[in-house]
Amino acid sequence: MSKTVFVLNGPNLNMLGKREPGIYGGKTLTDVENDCIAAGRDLGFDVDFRQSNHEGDLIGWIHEAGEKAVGVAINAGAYTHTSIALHDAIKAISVPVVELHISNVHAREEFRHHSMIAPAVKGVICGFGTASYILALHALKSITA
Ligand code: CA2
Repeated sequence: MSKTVFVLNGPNLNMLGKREPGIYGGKTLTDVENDCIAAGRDLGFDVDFRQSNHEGDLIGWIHEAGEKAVGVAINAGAYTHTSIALHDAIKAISVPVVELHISNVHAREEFRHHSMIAPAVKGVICGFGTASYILALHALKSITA
């Protein structure tokens, strides 16, 4: 039986590879999706990769992951720093969630230093460019049966 992991992306990540390559690199979100699918195949995961600019979509997908997936990797974008609702959604499911960021948020503006979701997740990966996604999948592999 295949194991599904959800890789969820929050606001503005659809712009990846189109703006700000100095911070976020040159890959598009489709490139990252393809990298995640390939890495997932090696790790024994079916990767369900999604992006939304709407907080409610992300909340619904977290609930859905709680029913269908063995784990979640999430780059919540700027909602990371603001969303109690995402924190509560993550707390409401029992599958492990890994928070990830492309950039090193701690080396950037003060308002990016605090994560609302960090207390609710299993662990956090940030600062490795888009390789953070692949590292998050490896983290999920190491903590799922
Ligand atoms: O480093 C990350 O992955 C972030 O989650 C990215 C968010 C930012 O608000 C977080 O503080 C850190 C922003 C995503 C916006 O992505 C863009 C990509 C290309 C061009 C413009 C925005």
